[in-house]
Amino acid sequence: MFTLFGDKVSGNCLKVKWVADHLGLAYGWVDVDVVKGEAKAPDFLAKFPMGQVPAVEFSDGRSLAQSNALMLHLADGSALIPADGFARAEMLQWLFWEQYSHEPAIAVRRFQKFYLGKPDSEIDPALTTKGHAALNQMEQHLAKRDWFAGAGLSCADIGLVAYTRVAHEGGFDLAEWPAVRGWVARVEGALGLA
Ligand SMILES: N[C@@H](CCC(=O)N[C@@H](CS)C(=O)NCC(=O)O)C(=O)O
Repeated sequence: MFTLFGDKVSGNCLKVKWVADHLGLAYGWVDVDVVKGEAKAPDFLAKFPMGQVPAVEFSDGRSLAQSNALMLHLADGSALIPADGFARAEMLQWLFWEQYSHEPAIAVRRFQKFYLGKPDSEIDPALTTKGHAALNQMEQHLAKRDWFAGAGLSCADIGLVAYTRVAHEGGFDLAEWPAVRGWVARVEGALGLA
């Protein structure tokens, strides 16, 4: 049993929720409104010094943050982490890539456009360029493979689908990336989100 602190508009938080739900883990959910600054409130920072969600408090009092670390911890020993060493490394490859080359463009542009309501003219064009490059990279992989790592759904797919399935809210129309669109549907089906 653990408590997941999160905001349901955050793909990073949903990644962790989806892993827990998929694996049938027992947990409680505490809403943290990031737009209102609740992740920077003193009581939250006392528990979670990184000041971000998702964050988890376990029943023994230990705490952990960072979406991909949380997914990997909750999924430890399950089929969401490939048993084969190479496939496991591939999963990690895509999770590290997601945090550096995908989320900082696609999630950030979505936040600025959809949640802050910024007009396109006020959004850094580099986010569009970087987001397109990320989707192109995914398209190339998914033209040959059904999943990001190994032979089935893994934490890599869950990590990457979180912001890809809502990329249109950030101005990235997935019609341009048909293999990505097909994969999103596949992952949504596997997680029961569709
Ligand atoms: N690298 C972190 C990013 C977490 C993150 O950016 N969280 C955002 C919500 S998506 C947040 O808590 N923002 C509020 C803030 O920084 O005050 C992860 O993957 O968990």
